[in-house]
Amino acid sequence: MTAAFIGVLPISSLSLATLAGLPPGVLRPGYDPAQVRAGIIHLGLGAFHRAHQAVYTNAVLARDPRWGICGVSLKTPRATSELAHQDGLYTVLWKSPEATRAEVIASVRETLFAGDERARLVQRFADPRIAVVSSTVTEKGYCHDPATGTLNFAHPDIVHDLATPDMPVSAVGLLVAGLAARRAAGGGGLTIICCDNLPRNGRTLQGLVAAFAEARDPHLARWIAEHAAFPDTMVDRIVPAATDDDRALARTLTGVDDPAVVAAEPFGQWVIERRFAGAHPAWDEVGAQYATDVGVYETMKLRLLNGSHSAFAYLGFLMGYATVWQASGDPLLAGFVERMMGDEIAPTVAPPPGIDLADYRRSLLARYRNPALPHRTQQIAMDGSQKIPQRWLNTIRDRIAARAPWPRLAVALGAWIRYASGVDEHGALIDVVDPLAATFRTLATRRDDPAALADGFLDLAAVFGDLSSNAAFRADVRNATVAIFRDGAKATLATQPA
Ligand code: CS2
Repeated sequence: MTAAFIGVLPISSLSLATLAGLPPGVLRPGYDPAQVRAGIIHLGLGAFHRAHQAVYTNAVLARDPRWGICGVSLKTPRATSELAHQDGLYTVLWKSPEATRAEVIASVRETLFAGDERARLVQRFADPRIAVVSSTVTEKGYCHDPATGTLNFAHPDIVHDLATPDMPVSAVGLLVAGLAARRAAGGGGLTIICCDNLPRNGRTLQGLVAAFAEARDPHLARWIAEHAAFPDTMVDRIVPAATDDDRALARTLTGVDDPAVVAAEPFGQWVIERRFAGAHPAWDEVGAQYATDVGVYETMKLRLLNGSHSAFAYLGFLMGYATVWQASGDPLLAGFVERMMGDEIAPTVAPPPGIDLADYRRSLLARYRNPALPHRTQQIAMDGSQKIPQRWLNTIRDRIAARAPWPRLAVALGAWIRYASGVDEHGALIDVVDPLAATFRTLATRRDDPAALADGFLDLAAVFGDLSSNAAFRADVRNATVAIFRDGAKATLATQPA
C-alpha cells in the first residue's frame, strides 16, 4: 500500500487491504476478488471499458468466479500501472442529476502493458481458461479504412506487424498473434467481442483479423475462421474523461486515493449477438441482452446517439460551448439537433423490438442534459474522420437513396469541416486530434476559400468513399460549409426552416 499526503494527513490508496475499511455508503464487490481467476482478456483499459463491460462482469463475478478480466493497455502503461498499484480495484462514480454514488469494481484481476509484456500477453491467449477476448481500442485502433471497413495495409502499425508478427503493436496484429499462440497450444474456440462504435463491429473485426491472418499465413486464417466467433455488439454508456474534481469527489466519498476513478451515467445498455465460440459469462443475467440481430440496435445507437453527439460537439464547439450539457441547453442548437434526429435520421432507422424511437430520442436529450456529467465537446470531436462515416454518412446514403432531404446533416458536415480546418470563429487555433490531422492542416491552407476547402475534404476517399464522387452530395456539403464560414454556426442554424 502506498500513501499520498494531503496537508499532514496520510491518505491511503484504494487496494484490497483498504477495501474492507471503506465507508458503508460505498458499493463494494459482492465476491472475494482473491477467489477470481481470469477468463477474459480485454484490450484497451480506458474509461469506457472500466465503466461498462468491466461493471457488467463485476456483477457476473458475484455468481461465477471464472470471469475475471486480464486488462491490457496497448499504447501507454498509465492505466495498467495505476490499476496494478491498487490491486486492479478502481472506483466508478455513478452520476445522475440527483445524486452521486461511489462503487468499487474488482473485475480487473490482472493487468498487462503490451509495450513491455508482449510475449507474455500473446501466451495468455493460449490459456484454456481464457474463453473471451474483448476490445475497446477506439475507432482508429482497428487500423481500418473507415469508409469501407477494410484493413488498411498501408497503416504503419499493420506494416510493422506483418513484418514482425511476433512483436505486434496493433490490436489486429495482437489478436492474430494471440490466436496463433492458441492454435499452437492446441487450444479451443475463442469469442472475440468488439465493443467499439463501429457498424457491424463484430463482422468488421472478423474481416480485419481474417485479412491480416491471410496475409500472414492462410492456414492460420482457416483455423481462425473455424475457431473464433465475432459477435456484433451495441454498447452504450456516457463516460466522459474523468477530471480532477471527480478524483477529489471520489476521495471524499471513499476516504482513499484513486487516480483510476471513472465517472459515468447510471444508464447503460449492452446488446450482444448470440454467437459464441464456447463458454462465456452470463452477462444476460446482469442487465445485458443477447440478440439474434444486433444490427437494428447498433444502427439506432450509432445514428441517433453518436450522430447527435457529434452534431452537438462540432456545432456546440463553434458556438462556444465547452460541454454537451451546455450545448444541449441552447434552445436554437437543441431544436436543430432534435429536428435533425426526428426528420432526417429517425426515418432511416428501424426501431428495435420494444423501443419507441421518439422516446429514445427524448431520453438521449435528457441524458445529455445531465449537469453532473460535463462531457467536453472537444472530446467527442476527436477522431472525426473515423467516426463520421458510421454516424452521419450512412444515414445520408439512405436519405439520398430515398430521395429525401438532409439539410441539417449537411450543416453538421460543414461544422466538422470548419472544426477540422483548425481555426474557430474568433480566429483562435483549435487543437484538432485526428489520425488525419496532418492532412487536414494541408487542406486548411484553402481556408480563405470555403468552397475549395470543402472540396478538399470531400476528396478524402477514406472518409467519404463513394460519396466523394456524388456531385449533388458535394454541392450540398459545399454550400453548407460556405454558409458556416460566411455566417457562423449560430446564424446558419437560425436560417434553417422550422
Ligand atoms: C461519444 C461516445 O466520444 C464520443 O464520440 O459520442 O463516446 C458516446 O459517449 C458513447 O458512445 C455513448 O455510448
